[in-house]
Amino acid sequence: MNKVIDLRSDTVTKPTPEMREAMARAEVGDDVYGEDPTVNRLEALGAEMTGKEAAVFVPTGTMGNQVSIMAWTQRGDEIIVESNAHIFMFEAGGPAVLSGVQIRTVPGFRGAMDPEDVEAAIRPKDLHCPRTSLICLENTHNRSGGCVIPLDNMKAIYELAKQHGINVHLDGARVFNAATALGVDVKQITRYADSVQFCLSKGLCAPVGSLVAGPKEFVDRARKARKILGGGMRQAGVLAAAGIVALEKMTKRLGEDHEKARKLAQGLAAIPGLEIDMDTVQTNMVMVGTKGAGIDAAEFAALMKRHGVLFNWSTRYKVRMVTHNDVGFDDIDEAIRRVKEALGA
Ligand code: TLP
Repeated sequence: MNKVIDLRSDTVTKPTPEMREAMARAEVGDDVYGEDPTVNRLEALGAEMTGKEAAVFVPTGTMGNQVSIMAWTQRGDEIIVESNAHIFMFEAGGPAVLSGVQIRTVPGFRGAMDPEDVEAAIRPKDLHCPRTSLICLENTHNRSGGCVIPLDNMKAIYELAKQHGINVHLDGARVFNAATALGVDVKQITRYADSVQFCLSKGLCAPVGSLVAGPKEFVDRARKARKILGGGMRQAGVLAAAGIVALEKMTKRLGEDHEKARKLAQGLAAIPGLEIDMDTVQTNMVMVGTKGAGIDAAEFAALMKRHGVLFNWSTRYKVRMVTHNDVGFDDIDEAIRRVKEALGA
């Protein structure tokens, strides 16, 4: 059997040998007592790297977003979220279930909301209206194929949020991909958000974990929310140890994943019928339109699975392919070759 090339997500990455070693050697304690030195070190590092006062380690990106919403809002509030955001699309209604808030969606262009539309969506102080208490941004933006939200767009939304006394939360699941693509320190992005959630377990290859960073008082509330959700972990230092390697080492190699995505996009764009907007290939994802090839996205994914190339479908005629540390440049060549063969191109 040929090697399976897994482009479903960067979440499929396995911990690196260096991570495994750090995990085996990790000094641990009971983190619910605040006594795990490795978790404490990871939290301090995450806060420092994002320019925030404090951070808390959570098992998943979803929990990171949800404890942030719990910490910033009250029941009956409204939060503004881009209409294709992960928080709205893929967190199983968490904001309604856990925080009792309703979501107001604002459409975006490649994930970026027009600041005027955001301002228009902020509720007036009126007896009939819910209180707008939070604006959520997502950088990079998953559903648009890993597009980077421009810094001036984030700045404009952050400034208007501050004028209205509203907090901004950044779903930065892949914020280090955004920083790499922009060629800036990640702090240049996180400065336009009061809180940020970022994942260690995606392109950064840690087996598990995300960090939520922000002002200390907010992080204390997020930590309490984590406990409510049953996310107070004990000797979590074995996981945090991999997270430290993720932040110190793996943030520096993401450019390579972006190059692989461009190579993949160029190769697939040359196949008749497949449609790729090269302007959206900005980080480690490629969205491929299948309509011109006369095949549904789900059918295309099923066909390629039989040829040993895995990816997910996103809409009826669009699939998403994600590059990462566990696929090499030669795997990209091979994936393109198998797609050509399967489509008879
Ligand atoms: N995204 C996953 C799937 O859930 C779609 C993926 O394969 O891309 N925010 C963003 C922007 C994300 O893309 C994800 C995961 C999360 C949050 C949630 O992270 P986890 O999976 O750790 O809960």
